[in-house]
Amino acid sequence: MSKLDALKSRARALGLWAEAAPLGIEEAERTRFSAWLAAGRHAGMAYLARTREARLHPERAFPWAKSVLVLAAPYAFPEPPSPEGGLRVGRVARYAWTRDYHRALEGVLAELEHAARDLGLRAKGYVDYGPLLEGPLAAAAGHGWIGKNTLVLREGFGSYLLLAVLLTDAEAEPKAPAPPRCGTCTRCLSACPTGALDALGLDANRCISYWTIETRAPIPLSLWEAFGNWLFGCDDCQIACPWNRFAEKGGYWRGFSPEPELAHPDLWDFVRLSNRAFSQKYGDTAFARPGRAGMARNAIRLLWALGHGALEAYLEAAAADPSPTVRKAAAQGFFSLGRPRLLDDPDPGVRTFARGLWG
Ligand code: B12
Ligand code: SF4
Ligand code: SF4
Repeated sequence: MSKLDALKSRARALGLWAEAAPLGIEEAERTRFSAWLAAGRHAGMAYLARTREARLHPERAFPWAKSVLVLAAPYAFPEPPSPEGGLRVGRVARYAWTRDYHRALEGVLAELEHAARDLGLRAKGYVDYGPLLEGPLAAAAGHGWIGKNTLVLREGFGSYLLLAVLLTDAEAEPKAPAPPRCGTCTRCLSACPTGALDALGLDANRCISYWTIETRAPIPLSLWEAFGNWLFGCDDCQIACPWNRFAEKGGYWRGFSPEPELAHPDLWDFVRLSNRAFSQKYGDTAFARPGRAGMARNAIRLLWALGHGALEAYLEAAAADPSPTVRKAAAQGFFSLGRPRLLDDPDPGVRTFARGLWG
């Protein structure tokens, strides 16, 4: 057994899918990524443009690395029941029903880095945050194909997979890529509530996942209605996919554990908890990315879209919030109810924003 095969077996013994390939990005993928950036589809994610060269040419950014072992962790959880009490409305993207996947997969990567060292190999693992195009690397390693929803789909399972990569200096055999199996289907494109998907891929400027997770900027009012009942992230382009119809039968990786409090959080937490208390409760969850303020902003838009009776009380709490992000969202909420508020906020940023809403 080769050293790379030994690492692969180790990862598989931990319950993950693991496939390896020589390190590199196909020419077609490079062209696609460059066109995507040039079209401004990365929205406010400037780090994607900053790390463009490394993403296009990982073999240059990591000259010591010859291969990549890509791990895929299934997360097709059944939905946990909603806990009693609190203000629990809206939907949370499935990947966030478990504690932060980065930490769980980083544990595996640390174990594999250690095992690689024992085998006399150099290895370095990344989950998500590395300057790497994980999707195209996973497809090249043979995990599956990239669907029109831009996600990696595995035949017989679907797209509810989280990826991690381990760069190594072991040689790997090139793989024949899995054939694309979308065919003439376009269900994900039609299912996207904001029209964020087309032939060039995804436009983050219109994507619910981008606005509710990746930025703390105010969500444009023009998108409020289309975001529907999503509180955090969005799975509409996965739920619509026929390959995901039986995903729950495929189960989920044993390193994950879905929790009712994450699938159905109490929205009051985001305006009532201090930042410290929020960190204690949600610090190791996906909600930590937008933070308490980003989650309160998301909750205001959601309550507005649902026409929920708690909106007024929530807006009053938000208007008194120490965070300018939350007060800006409150100003938008009051504006959408036709009520000028926060026009004299002590923070000039909030004041200017609130006045700008009224022209
Ligand atoms: C930035 C980012 C986002 C952005 C932009 C997403 C995007 N599609 O570009 C936002 C915030 C919107 C986002 C959302 C989500 N994300 Co995200 N995201 C990333 C991140 C950090 C970088 C992706 C990137 O470079 N995007 C730029 C585009 C151009 O690159 P790309 O998608 O890799 O695109 C290539 C392919 O699409 C390819 N391509 C090849 N063949 C084909 C064929 C067709 C038809 C098309 C359209 C494209 C295509 O060409 C492109 C250039 O190489 C990766 C982690 C990583 N380091 O790779 C996770 C990652 C892609 N995200 C992930 C997840 C789970 C999500 C969400 C499902 C979370 C949620 N529920 O809200 C959504 C899904 C939205 C969607 N449909 O993509 C997983 C995907 C796992 C999988 N099965 O593929 C990743 C790999 C994280 C991880 N470690 O597991 N994400
Ligand atoms: S995550 Fe939601 S908003 Fe983003 S592309 Fe998919 S369906 Fe559209
Ligand atoms: S919904 Fe259809 S087009 Fe979209 S990823 Fe799934 S199979 Fe492909």
